[in-house]
Amino acid sequence: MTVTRTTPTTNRSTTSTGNESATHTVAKGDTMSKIANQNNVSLKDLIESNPQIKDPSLIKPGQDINLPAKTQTSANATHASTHESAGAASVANAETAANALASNIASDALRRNLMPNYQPQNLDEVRASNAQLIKGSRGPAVEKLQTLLNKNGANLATDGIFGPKTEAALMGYQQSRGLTAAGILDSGTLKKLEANPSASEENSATAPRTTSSSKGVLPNTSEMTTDQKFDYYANVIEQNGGRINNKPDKRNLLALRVETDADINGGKGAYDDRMVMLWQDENGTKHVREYKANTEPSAQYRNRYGEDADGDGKKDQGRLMAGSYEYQIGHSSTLGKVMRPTESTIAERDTNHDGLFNDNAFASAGKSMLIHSGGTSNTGSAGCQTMSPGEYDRFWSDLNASGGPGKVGYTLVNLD
Ligand SMILES: [Ca+2]
Ligand SMILES: [Ca+2]
Repeated sequence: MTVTRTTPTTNRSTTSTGNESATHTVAKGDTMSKIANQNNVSLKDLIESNPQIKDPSLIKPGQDINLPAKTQTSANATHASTHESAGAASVANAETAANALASNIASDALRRNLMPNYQPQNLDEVRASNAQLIKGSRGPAVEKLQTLLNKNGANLATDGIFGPKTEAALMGYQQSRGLTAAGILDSGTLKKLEANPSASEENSATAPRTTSSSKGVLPNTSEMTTDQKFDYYANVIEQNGGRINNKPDKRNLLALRVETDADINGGKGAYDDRMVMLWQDENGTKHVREYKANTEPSAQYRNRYGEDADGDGKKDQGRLMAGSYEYQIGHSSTLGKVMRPTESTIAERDTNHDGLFNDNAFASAGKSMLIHSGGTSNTGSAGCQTMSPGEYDRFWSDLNASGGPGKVGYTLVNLD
């Protein structure tokens, strides 16, 4: 495989190649978590790189935020070292990088880390299998992709920016055509997209809802094989800063969050999110389980639990912010079987108490954001991730089916 680069990386300590500096100017609506997500760094690293910011919940438009180097995870020592040496190699030459790519080790994540700003400028490179378009890509090639997707039933702005909507449309297209729904434009998908776009427009009505409306809609995986589902979810995890643990029987958790008003259902919450468990067994067979879940607090606990994030003397309800975490099993005297984060987490806070978490306010939740059983028609969550008793029994049984799960990566994604 030949890999071309548009800009050589000269300094590994910066997050960008080319002319961009390693800072981010805050725009309206930005939050530290959003900036961390967009730049593929952990929130913790981002906060630590900005000691001048006394309160991460108070950032102002126009303010410059220092971006740390890309997050290196230690979830898998082999991956981490390969990743690191490959990263260093990329500084020197692209050929080594290409070899690293070909070695198929976490290839997508690796590719992004090796070439954070790699941008194929036209689809010929994709057609020739020399490059792929992934989320974060920009430019005319992306614009062409968006046009092709629109001809196949999507309704995207052709802005040349490969963001979540383009990714969702691409995944929906791939899913509807029986391709691996990885959300990455490779030569196989491109060939299909270009084959007969107008003839396939009639299929758009039956395409998954993710195709044209990605906002807050859980992906329909009912037509996927287990392998397709695994690859799809594994990709979502990696695209959102997590890392798949592929060691035999090691569980991986993912939650897809649909935004929910805390006042829904008379303040008792709704199981409208999805928890997913993925693992490969010792034979390499892939396993996927999906559970109806909840990832947000319900208003019944308003003013009773929470931290006062804005200092007005009232407790603010919190929900775990989107990101990657590590959990392990434990026991609670009141809740029974639970999973707890291994480190303190930060929660998004509802400081104006309207049931929505768009206040751009944060406060630590310590290790209180558990995974536990809720009730049948009451999610019983003051911020925890909960499932109905039946779903939770299934979850717990799957979690422990191969012995103690140990430390488990948990990636939470907002579907918006
Ligand atoms: Ca929800
Ligand atoms: Ca609010």
